[in-house]
Amino acid sequence: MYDLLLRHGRLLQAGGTIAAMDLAIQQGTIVAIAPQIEAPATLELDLQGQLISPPFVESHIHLDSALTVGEPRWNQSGTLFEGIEIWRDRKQSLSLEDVKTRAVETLKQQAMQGVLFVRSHADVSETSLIALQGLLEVRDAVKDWITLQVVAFPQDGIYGSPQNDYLIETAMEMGADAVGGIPHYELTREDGVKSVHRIFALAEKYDRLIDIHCDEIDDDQSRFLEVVVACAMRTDMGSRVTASHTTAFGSYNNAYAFKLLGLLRRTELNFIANPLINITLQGRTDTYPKRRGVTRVKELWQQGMNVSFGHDCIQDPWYSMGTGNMLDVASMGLHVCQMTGTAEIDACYDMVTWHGAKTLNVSDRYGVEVGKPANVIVLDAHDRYDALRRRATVRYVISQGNLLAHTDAPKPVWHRDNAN
Ligand code: 17E
Ligand code: FE2
Repeated sequence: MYDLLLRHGRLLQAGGTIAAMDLAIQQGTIVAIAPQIEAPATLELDLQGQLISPPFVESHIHLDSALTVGEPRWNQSGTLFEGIEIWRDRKQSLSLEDVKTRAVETLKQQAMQGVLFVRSHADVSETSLIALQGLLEVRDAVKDWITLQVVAFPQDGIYGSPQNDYLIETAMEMGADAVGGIPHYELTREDGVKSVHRIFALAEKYDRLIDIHCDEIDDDQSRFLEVVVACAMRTDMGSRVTASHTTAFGSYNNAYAFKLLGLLRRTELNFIANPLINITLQGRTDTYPKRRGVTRVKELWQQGMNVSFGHDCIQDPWYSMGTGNMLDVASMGLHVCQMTGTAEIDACYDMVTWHGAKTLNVSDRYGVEVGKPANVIVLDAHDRYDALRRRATVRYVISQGNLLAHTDAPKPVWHRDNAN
């Protein structure tokens, strides 16, 4: 007797093949996948040909600031820097309860839309470390239905004020999964370089992942990615390292970008673009032509680098919009990065699923395969293209073998009764 049996699904496998399959789950694990499974189950769902996919991965979000839009004021300029100023005021009034309530609410919003793996940044440049403490408590509280990783992120810079270096190391001791940074926001170029070295030293000392907000600016002279690449090569940590945003990469001259792409090929560095945020925060100092402010997603992907897409924000000082739906993110990425070829469209879907799992270093327990934890979603879609084009409804979310959420398919009704 299985716990859960999915019948008549169409299983999307890594690489894109799709095959008609039933899928059986027992004690939180996928135990059988076959064209027809004949056995009783406690719960049976007839999928009627809908698409079975591994869950969405949110590889970059700030849960500590989510759902604070307008507090204490709206970001009128729309710049990264005004966002940081507003957050500096808002974070004065953080409490554990405040952080945890908003974070769990946001995670629920995302989980209901099929997200079961999340990496969140937690600002560790306020002395109480409440944002970090809150998200670490949430990580534990939600672990039965969603996997949360927490990055210790020094929003105001590691060397921006005297206590921040101590705070980020304390965050490691408290159990953050990854160490973050913001070299382009440090006071000087030298401080930025020093911060990258410090981040690698902390990651090695505490055996943690790295995820750096890197070159999130339109300045073509912001060149911290090369420092990250050099450190990754020398420490051989590449697959455990992520460069987030790297928007300046979109502004580098081609000669330099070409050199950098060559260096990158020698690492297994992960990249995260946040298309909703990059397209709105960047380009703000341009008149026309106005840059898109997004990293070279297509070129990175073409040469085999692992690239994923994240939200970055849901209703916070940097971005007032956001729904938690990863298909919105992937769709914006598709447009802004001009990923319109057939393989490119499919890649945009992979950037919010498999590639995100690789970024989070959870590939070993991710994917719809016999023996893996039963984290599975069912989309009202035919294939990846159809899912993206229509922002298909996630009908069922199955987390660790349990039905976590379901959404009925929208059913528009046509009221004009004649042919024209
Ligand atoms: N902080 C930052 O430095 N950059 C961002 N995009 C967000 C917060 C959302
Ligand atoms: Fe971010």
